[in-house]
Amino acid sequence: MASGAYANVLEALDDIADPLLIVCHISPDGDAIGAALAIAYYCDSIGRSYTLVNDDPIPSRYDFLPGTDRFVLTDSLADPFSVVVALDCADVRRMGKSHGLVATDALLINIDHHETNDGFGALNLVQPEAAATCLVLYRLFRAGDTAISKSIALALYTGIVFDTGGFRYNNTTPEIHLAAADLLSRGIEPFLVADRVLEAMTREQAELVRLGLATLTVHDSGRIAYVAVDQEMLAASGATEGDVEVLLPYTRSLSGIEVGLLFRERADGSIKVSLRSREFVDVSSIAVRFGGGGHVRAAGCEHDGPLAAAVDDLVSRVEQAVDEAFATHGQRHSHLK
Ligand SMILES: [Mn+2]
Repeated sequence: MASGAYANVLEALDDIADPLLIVCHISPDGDAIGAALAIAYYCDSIGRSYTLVNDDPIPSRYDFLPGTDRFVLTDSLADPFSVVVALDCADVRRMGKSHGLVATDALLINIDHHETNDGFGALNLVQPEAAATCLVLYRLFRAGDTAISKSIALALYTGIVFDTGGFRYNNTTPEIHLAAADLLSRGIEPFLVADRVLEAMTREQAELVRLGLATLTVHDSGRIAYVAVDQEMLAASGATEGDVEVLLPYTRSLSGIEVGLLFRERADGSIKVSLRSREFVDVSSIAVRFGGGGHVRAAGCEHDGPLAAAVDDLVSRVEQAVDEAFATHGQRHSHLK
């Protein structure tokens, strides 16, 4: 029998009287989509009706997951829901406009793994040490002795692969390998997931990489690198805003770089900023200063723009953080240069 937060969340999910609104964060990624679909498949198995919603379309790379076509855009819904589950959202802002579909007296269930999660739910299952929200769900289903179907396994494995970077990041634990082994034993194909989630690139994305890399800038310190994508590059490549993520690996992965940043200009002129750090800098605390959030090694925030101002503001703040981090750790890791 499940106890504590697991029992409370399972009880809320199992109360099939009301339809469930399933929300994951805007600009949804593999963990958000996998977690939302796992809950949807669970609802299917217990006969609960539900609506999967997001402000943004699901990127086509996730088409291999059954049910991505069941997501509807927030703008197409009007009536509020009395039971809502938010997945992989650190705060209500990450729910975007879909937060407007939460009735004032709704039971809001918050399932997440972000250090910066503010406990916004009526029920909170938040495990910051878990690599992925999909791992939190795996623990939940195991705690409840829930049958994990092949579909649920595929969705959870997808989130785990995404948020661990294919089992490469430091959040990769013995537990998560054991969870992955259990999920794989349910008949899913690991290459299919790794290919779609981590490797496959459209021609538009490849073109965007070509254009974006022309903006790659390494800061004088040699420890900060960034790429800045404007609307013109998006138009020229034929890529969408969601495609810009393909440029992320080219910043932090440069030898010697501690913090990599990716700036993207939106149609309204605002700037979305993604931050990644290699070993020392807590980028979530930088993101929080700009009204964002995330994890120690991966975080994001927004900036009003224009692009050049966002670059100046973020890079100077990151510079301070890098200086502080290397004042502490630089001696031991001077070989990085
Ligand atoms: Mn996540």
